[in-house]
Amino acid sequence: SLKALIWDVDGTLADTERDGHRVAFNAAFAEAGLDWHWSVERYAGLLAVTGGKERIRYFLKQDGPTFEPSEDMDAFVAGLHARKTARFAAMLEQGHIPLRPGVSRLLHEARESGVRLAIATTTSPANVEGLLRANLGESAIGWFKVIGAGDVVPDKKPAPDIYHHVLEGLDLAPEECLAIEDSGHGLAAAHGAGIGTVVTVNEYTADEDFTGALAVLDHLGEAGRPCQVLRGEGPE
Ligand code: XBP
Ligand code: MG
Repeated sequence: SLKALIWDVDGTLADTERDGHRVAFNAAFAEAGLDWHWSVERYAGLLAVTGGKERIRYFLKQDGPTFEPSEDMDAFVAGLHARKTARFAAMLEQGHIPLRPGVSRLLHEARESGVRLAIATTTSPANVEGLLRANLGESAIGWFKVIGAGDVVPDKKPAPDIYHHVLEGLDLAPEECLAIEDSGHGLAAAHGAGIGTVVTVNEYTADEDFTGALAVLDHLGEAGRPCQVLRGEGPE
């Protein structure tokens, strides 16, 4: 029977990308005196790479300006990303990033029925705590037995590493868990770890390949706002 729900963060707990992370990246670029600007459309392509530091490098390699930082590239990217994370934290604190429909409802139902909670995300740990604190209060961080986030594993999604890390922390088998994700990368990671996965989509991920998902929904639904099954593939 279901022992734990494992939650993705970006795009799943909240729509954090278009008006959150993307805006924070652009603010950090401007603050650093760089004339880089990631439009909503440009960012859609950059989401092909998970991890903010990896995404900056991908942008530079792809068609970014031929850029030779004064310091070594790792230090430059890490510094820029830290400034972006600080900007994103401020946006969270200001309450600009609400939870998606049905998330709070399902978290409370899981707690009431003794289903354990965990997080498996590519984003930085500080962002997870900030999002939970802003929307559910400080104590919500303690609802999650494991928060697997960011650089805690060598390979980010679509690699299954973060889900293996969380299963170890939960001391549960994949069959005892259910993952909730929003993207093809996230599904691949959870599926790769043998965990049944429900996908809820958003504007950036609606057209991605969700083969193997237990179901694809528009959101998790709440009173007065039923969810729609978009693609109901059965379990493989
Ligand atoms: C989504 C990501 C993250 C965020 C940005 O993570 O790939 O990199 O876009 O956050 P998930 P950082 O869907 O697995 O939650 O800049 O902190 O990486
Ligand atoms: Mg996601």
